[in-house]
Amino acid sequence: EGIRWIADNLHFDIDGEVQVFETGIRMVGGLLSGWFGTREKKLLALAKDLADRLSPAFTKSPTGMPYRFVNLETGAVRDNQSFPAEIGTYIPEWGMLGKEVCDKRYFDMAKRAVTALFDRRSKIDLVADTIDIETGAWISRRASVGPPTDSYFEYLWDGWQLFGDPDFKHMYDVHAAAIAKYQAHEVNGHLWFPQVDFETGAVLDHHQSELAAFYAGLLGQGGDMERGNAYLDSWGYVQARYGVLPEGYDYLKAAPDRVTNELRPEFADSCLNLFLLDPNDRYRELARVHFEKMKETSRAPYGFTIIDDITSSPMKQGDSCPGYWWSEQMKYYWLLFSNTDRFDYKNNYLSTEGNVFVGL
Ligand code: IFL
Repeated sequence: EGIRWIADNLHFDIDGEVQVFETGIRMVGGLLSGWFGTREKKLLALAKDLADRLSPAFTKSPTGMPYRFVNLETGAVRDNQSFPAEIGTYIPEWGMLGKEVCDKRYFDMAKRAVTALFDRRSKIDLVADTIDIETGAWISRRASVGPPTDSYFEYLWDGWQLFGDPDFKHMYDVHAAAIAKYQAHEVNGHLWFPQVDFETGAVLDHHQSELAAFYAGLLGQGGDMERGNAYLDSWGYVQARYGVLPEGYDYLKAAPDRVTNELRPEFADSCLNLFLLDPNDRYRELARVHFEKMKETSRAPYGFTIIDDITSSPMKQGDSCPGYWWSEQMKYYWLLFSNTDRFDYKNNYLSTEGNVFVGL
């Protein structure tokens, strides 16, 4: 039914602009994952059509780092101030699409963008979080493993994992070593990653975005299970203390600095990624608590909702359910607990948006 609906209704001939990064991870990635799962040609054709309509964001940029917005019909681009995640989160979607349609230009386009960013790293091998994609000049000094940089690191590893390209492994390793050296900070037995100045390593703040919890799984994938486990435990501690994770946590004050919960997937994502490396029930246990608490606190009459304040009792509910909740944590929970034979637990690939490209 879904495929029929897409075939009958979905087209991208629209005179309107979209955000390149969000459209890439959700829609190009969703269509591609659908193609791998069904081999319905229409899905691949739509993924290609959409990627082609997004491509002016890359080709019109003097540095190769994409503009943030593009008009799907006219190819007009805008917004030259961008962020590492919005510059470097393309290689799995673009590379896999290129493989399927036998056109290496997609891979090259995504790799050029990410390499242009990496080449502008500081002498201590960190990137800041805002850059002018036309001039290549940095606009901020703040280095973070959280947003808006997060999935840039994730896709460096993925470029190596999926395509065996040693340049990606090198870029990942260089950043991972710098992050371990300048950002890893142990406080009261818990590992955290503060924001630092990208040129000096001086600590800027002790805020920890919940989105950074993905880094536990990535550390494990990159071979550092020790830090991966330690960072997962830091978030496990916050979860045990508050029931559900706040959107932000100040680890020096040991208190939430953003009290909402946006039904986010990163903690479950790390539990799954570490479980895939080491099928230990401890990851299932942490994810079970995440799931049970979500059911307890986010259940609304017609589904599940974000929470406006996790520190109030009872927790104050909001009124929305983000798309990634369906695409990501529902899938992560299911893969963690089902032992399904529809998924290859040994050889697989899930994108930053939980789209499955390998292992279906
Ligand atoms: O869409 C999600 C994706 O995992 C991502 N960043 C944030 C979203 C969920 O928090 O890369």
